[in-house]
Amino acid sequence: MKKWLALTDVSVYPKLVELAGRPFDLRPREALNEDRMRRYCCSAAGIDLLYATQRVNDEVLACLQDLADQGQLVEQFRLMRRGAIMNRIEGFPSEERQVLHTASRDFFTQHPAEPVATELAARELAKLKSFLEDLETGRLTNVQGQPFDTMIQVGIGGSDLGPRSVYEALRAFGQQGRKVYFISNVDPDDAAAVLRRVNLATTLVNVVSKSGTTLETLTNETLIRKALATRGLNPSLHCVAVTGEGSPMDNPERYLRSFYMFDSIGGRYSATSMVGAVMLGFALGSKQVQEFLEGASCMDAIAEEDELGRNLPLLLAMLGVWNHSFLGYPTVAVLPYSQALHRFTAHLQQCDMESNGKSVTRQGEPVVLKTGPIIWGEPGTNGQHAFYQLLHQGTEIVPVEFIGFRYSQYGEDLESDGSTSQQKLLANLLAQSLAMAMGQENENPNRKFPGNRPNLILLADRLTPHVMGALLSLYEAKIIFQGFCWNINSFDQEGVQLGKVLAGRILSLMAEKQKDVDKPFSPEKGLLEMTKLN
Ligand code: G6Q
Repeated sequence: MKKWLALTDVSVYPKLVELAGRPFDLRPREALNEDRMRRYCCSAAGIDLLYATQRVNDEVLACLQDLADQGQLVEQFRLMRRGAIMNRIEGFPSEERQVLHTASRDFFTQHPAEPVATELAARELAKLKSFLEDLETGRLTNVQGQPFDTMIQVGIGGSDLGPRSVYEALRAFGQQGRKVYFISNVDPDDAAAVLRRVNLATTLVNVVSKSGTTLETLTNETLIRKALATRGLNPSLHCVAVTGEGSPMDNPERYLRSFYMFDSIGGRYSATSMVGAVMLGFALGSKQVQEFLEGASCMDAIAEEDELGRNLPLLLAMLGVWNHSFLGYPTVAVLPYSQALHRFTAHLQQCDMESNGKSVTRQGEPVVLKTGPIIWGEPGTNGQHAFYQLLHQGTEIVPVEFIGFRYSQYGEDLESDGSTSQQKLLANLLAQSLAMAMGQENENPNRKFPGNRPNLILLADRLTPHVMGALLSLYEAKIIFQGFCWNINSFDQEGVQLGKVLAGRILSLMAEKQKDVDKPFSPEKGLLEMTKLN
């Protein structure tokens, strides 16, 4: 494959370094004028990005456009969507895979970008629709003929965070009487707490593992199967599987229904595949899942636009690169002013940090610049009463990405003191954005707000399935564009392997010691023994 240019190799790089020495000053009253507010706004798929409060001007934006062009970031995205092997490190053993999560929602045009993968995804979606219909019409019930009203999703990492955050985001659109729970941690208390709350007789257990080998998921599956059997229920009539073809879990006899996910879809990019869709379909119904996928697909198409001003994910990515690689800010806070998005930052944390927390290039050489930032955050306004002190007056400058909505999901809102709760929520978001950007002088140094703290606002009317799909795809593409820009492979996760291997060895050591009553396993001695083994 062609060697793509990294950030430092493009000719506009030194110019951007120079501009970063004198970034736009957000503090003067006239800085955030009407013209800037109007022009520094980009809209796509129902989402507006307001970025007047970033430390950029027209010159910086033009250079960021050059950076994207010279690095051929959009070209790489197009190739990715069309099935190029983007998950690889040249000259070294690596996953050597296509990256086709976008195919899992490319059903809305006559000409999908990669027809073969889309066809496979469509086949799974058709299986899901028939499963949901069987549940709906009563063709599929428990042995007593009762409808299934509960689903427990068992999975971890990408098989948990994305799906769970989307479920939480869209609970308002849930079907009456359907409940969903999640078990991810191998901590037995995670499973025990859920098992106490459900009636297993009317529960479906959706076991999700692409590899079919993940310790936490298999342990929890075994535990739940035992709980089902203890209650006289046949586990195979209650368990559903989502797994890779040919994985150890690919055994239809053990499951009521089985769905596939594909090698070309990384766990953290899999929320729109069956990894998320089976549970979302159960909770929300086929129509809402369709809208969610359509929103994601809509944003995928936008990510192929060449111009920053039309390509929302690219613009979000380039503003992030400006803050991280040029202004040198090490973290990004994603602060949704929406309780429904309370797990979304956790999903982005995985998607971004597992994708771009890399130290070698796609050619296996050490990177020259820092790669992915640390992603963190909590919903506002709760965060305001917690860590915003540091955001306003701390010595570490944290670029913020606010997410807000003009209207609430439920539409149940009462007025008090002259405003509704939704208005109070939005007013707080806008106030924080301005306070961070403009700051405030004060004779008392302890009450001074330094300002010039870059932030942006992603604003939509209402958090619907369509908007959620678009938001998910927006961030996926942002992360991918940044990975291209830093010339790293955003699609593997070698960094999680070592800990898994060592945990396996410690478990063997524990098992060995368990046989020896005189010398039981002690964590301290275990650590010491492990250092000798390693
Ligand atoms: C995501 C990672 C990782 C993965 C989990 C679960 O991109 O690959 O978080 O999703 O380790 O893996 P399984 O789905 O194979 O159980």
